[in-house]
Amino acid sequence: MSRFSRRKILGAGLTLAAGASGLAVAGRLARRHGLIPPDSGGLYGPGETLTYGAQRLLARHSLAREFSRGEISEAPWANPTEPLDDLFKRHEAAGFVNWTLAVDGLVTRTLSLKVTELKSQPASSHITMLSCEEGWSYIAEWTGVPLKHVLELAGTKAEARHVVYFSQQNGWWDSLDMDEALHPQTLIAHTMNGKPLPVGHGGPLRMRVPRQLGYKNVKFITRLTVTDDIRKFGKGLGSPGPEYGYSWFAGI
Ligand SMILES: Nc1nc2c(c(=O)[nH]1)N[C@H]1C(S)=C(S)[C@@H](COP(=O)(O)O)O[C@H]1N2
Ligand SMILES: [Mo]
Repeated sequence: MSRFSRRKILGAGLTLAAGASGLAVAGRLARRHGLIPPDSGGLYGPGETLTYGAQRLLARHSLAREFSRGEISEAPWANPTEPLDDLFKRHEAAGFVNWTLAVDGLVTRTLSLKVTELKSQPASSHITMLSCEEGWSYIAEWTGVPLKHVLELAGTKAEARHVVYFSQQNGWWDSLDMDEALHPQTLIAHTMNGKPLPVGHGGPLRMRVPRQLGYKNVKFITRLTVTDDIRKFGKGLGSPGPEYGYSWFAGI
């Protein structure tokens, strides 16, 4: 049986199990296939496992919808952030020439890449929608280095399970599983609508992960770390979101 049809059957099994004999069965099936999200505990845990497990079994390689140039939003909404600190303002005043993205953890080579170095790497673009969990959205053209390419430069080790990314802004970090990290539309974005990514939208560098909600698209990123144990970060839930009732897996 092909890998794909096997997955389809597993995915259908997972969905059926949820309906027929309850979430516990689905949970066991997901666990057997390593599809337990970090926020699988607590009241909404079984639902999180079901959503994540079914998505990964049925739609692992799906693409976020892409739009035409004419559909780009004229006035994209830059969602205000908490005030940026003095260090950020010094970087901004200097045109971000010394802003770096560190790559470490389970890699063969740790990296420290300047924005200009990232801009000289092969770029990829897509016109996609950024959707906030609060209900608004906009369409823009995003250009950046595929996260997959950065991970290849660093050489991820076989045990890698998640990529954790941190903002210069205190408290903002998140993580992706390897499926999302290696997905062709997942970018370290440095350019928006053909111009350097504005600070309002997370410049000089933000994670652009168009298959997931806005909050996974962390602004002002300075570090990526590759890990085999996501529970070591923060409160062990994969990101701060689940502490406030938001899903770690925010698939659209
Ligand atoms: N560092 C940082 N990243 C962030 C946020 C933030 O406040 N700080 N807000 C998130 C949320 S909730 C959304 S919806 C998007 C908004 O992106 P935009 O400003 O380009 O619309 O950024 C996400 N990334
Ligand atoms: Mo958001």
